[in-house]
Amino acid sequence: MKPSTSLITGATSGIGLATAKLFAKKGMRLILCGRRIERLFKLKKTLECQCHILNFDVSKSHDVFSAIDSLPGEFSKIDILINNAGNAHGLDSVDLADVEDWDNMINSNLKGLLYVTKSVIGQMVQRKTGHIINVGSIAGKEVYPKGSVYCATKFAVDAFTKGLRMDLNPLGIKVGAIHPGLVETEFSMVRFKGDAKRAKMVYHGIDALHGRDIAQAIWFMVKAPKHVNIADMVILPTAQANSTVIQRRDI
Ligand code: 8X3
Repeated sequence: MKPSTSLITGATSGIGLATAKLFAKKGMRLILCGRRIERLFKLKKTLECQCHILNFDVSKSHDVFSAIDSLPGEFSKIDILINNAGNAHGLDSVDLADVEDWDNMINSNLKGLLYVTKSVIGQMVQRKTGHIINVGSIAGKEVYPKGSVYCATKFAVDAFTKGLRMDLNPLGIKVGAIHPGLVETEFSMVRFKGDAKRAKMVYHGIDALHGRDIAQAIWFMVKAPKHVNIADMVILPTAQANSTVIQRRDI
């Protein structure tokens, strides 16, 4: 049987990287996308599967469309799109927040996801088949203090997922989203601009999720039978009840 082709954005770290590794083990053909070219090359070398790398920034619409257009024949029919790229920048109240941080989050978490989706779905629509999974966040289900704009982008991902599912419903294309809570990745290092101490505190005293936990759940969504679409999944560490209630071991 021909392997399925998956395109994963943000494949160089965290959930995207774990998903790429798992999908490779499952025999998928992969299109790995990211901004860090050296990491993409390194990853390609370690994976035992057919792999193509695309180096672009999801927030630059022209780059997204020309990268996807450049895919060689054997990679041009994308069966599964994992919209994973995105980040948090800063954790500040609205009055103190940096507008550049807002722009970065809106441009990558929301606009980037829209550009990638639009650039990929044309051929899915033509073939009347495909599966799109958006990586949202618990922050797209519940707002938390100082996270208003990050949460707004993830609420938007949730809303867009629901709208896209309606638009593609007549064609039998699956659309779903997965919303993780605290996953210990580079996420907090990026949010706190390299402040390792502050980043570590986010996961202090809990068994946080790992990228591979979310990758397993994504695989569960992907391998569901043709008539089953897992539309929405929220995954939290056991120690986390919601965005703000977290049971830490030493308090
Ligand atoms: C990541 C989860 O709660 O740190 O999206 O915003 S959270």
